[in-house]
Amino acid sequence: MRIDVFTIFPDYLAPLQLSLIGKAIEDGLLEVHVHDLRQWTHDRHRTVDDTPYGGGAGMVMKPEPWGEALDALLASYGPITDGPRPVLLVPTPSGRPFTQAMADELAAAPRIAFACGRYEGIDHRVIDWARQYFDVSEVSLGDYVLNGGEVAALAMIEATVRLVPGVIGNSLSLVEESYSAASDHLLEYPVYTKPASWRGFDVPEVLLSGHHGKVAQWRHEQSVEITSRRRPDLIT
Ligand code: 6GU
Repeated sequence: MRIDVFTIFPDYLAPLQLSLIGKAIEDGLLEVHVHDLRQWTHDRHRTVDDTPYGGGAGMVMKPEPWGEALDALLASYGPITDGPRPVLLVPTPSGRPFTQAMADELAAAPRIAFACGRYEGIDHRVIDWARQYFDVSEVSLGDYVLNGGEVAALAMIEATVRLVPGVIGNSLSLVEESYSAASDHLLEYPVYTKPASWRGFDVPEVLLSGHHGKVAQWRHEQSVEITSRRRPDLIT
């Protein structure tokens, strides 16, 4: 899989070199291309933003650098054919909520790209123009505001890449995830390791019993209880 990220802060994506994703890059399972949007500016100050039409606080990202950046991205896909259009994700707090189902879909794509906005966002004509050539999704991580799309892109990339075959050493952990609480739309049960007693707190008896049926039942009950307390919206 190849991932392209367009940003005015390429260094924000540096953590992609670490841990599991870094290993996936080393192993040739993943290519990450981070592009500095300012390379597509042409003025002395490498300007990427301007004041909003209609007034109001903050700045808006200018369309021209984004247009040239996305032209370059499009060119990197080769001649336009009538297959599925390349995927372009635009992180924004006003996007559709990013979900595990989206991560599953993205993980099956050969390439995806992120356009990370800053300030009050990207001139909306960029999105409208891009829809002619890309399968554009404006996506949000949740109901809070970040300073820009970079941290959101990192999260979406991690959620996606860990699902690419070969990236997680023990793919059984993904299978278990998809058969257990996650696929039931329940939150995960609490987990414990040795020692069995620690600072006066004991591991629940049933987990020491070796009775797999009872363990599974206990875990499911815990999942249901935690979910109904913390995320009643997930219980159908
Ligand atoms: Cl995707 N972007 C920004 N800037 N803020 C967010 C977000 C995205 N998701 C939640 N807050």
